[in-house]
Amino acid sequence: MMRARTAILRLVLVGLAGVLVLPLVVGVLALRGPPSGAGADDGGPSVIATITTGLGGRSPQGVAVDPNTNRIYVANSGSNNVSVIDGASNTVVATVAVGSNPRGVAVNPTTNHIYVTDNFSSNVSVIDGASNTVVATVAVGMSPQGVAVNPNTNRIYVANWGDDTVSVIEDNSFLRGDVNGDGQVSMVDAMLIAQYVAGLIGSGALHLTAADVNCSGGVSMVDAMLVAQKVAGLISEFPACGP
Ligand SMILES: [Ca+2]
Ligand SMILES: [Ca+2]
Repeated sequence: MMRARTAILRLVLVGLAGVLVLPLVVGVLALRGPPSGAGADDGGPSVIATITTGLGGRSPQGVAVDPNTNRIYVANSGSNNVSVIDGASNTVVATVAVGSNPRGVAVNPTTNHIYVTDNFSSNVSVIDGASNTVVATVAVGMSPQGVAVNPNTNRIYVANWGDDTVSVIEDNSFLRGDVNGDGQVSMVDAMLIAQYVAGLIGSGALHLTAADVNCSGGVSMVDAMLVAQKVAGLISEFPACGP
């Protein structure tokens, strides 16, 4: 009987101690606040990493993101090149030489082409994101700076600081049938065209001009079939386009 009473008393004491100590612990933790650097917890924007472009990438100016590949492109105005950053690891994975004093960058995620305004050379360098090489250089107005892309029409707009003009570029340097811009024609491209024709995906999900494989002026199941036939080896070439 005594033992039972002692046990009950102990339980009550432990319970009391818990009730008294717990609010103290919670109070102290609350006073300490969230761990340092956990700014994301309070809902506001905060810097979570700093990537160094280094001596090889001096005076970075323009920046653009390809949401499909998670690559980030930075125009380094002081070293005449573009740093390619992998968004998963936040590291520079490639450096691409462009024109003189690059400033603006824009990406067409559909074609995987990157457009860089070369301020001193008055042109635009076109980088292929699959190979990280300059595939074209386009002369524009004087001292180009800002650049923007409409992925739906594949038109590129360049603001020319030096002569109060905007250059409109049409980029036809695409591979017919390669609607996802990965540099090859595969069954994935045929599927994308079929899904677009069926209304399952929007025009932003594929390169519409590359999707018009038979150059009919529109995208239909015929184009999807042609891609499938080429992948399967049933045809060696797509139908000839143009006059
Ligand atoms: Ca493809
Ligand atoms: Ca067509």
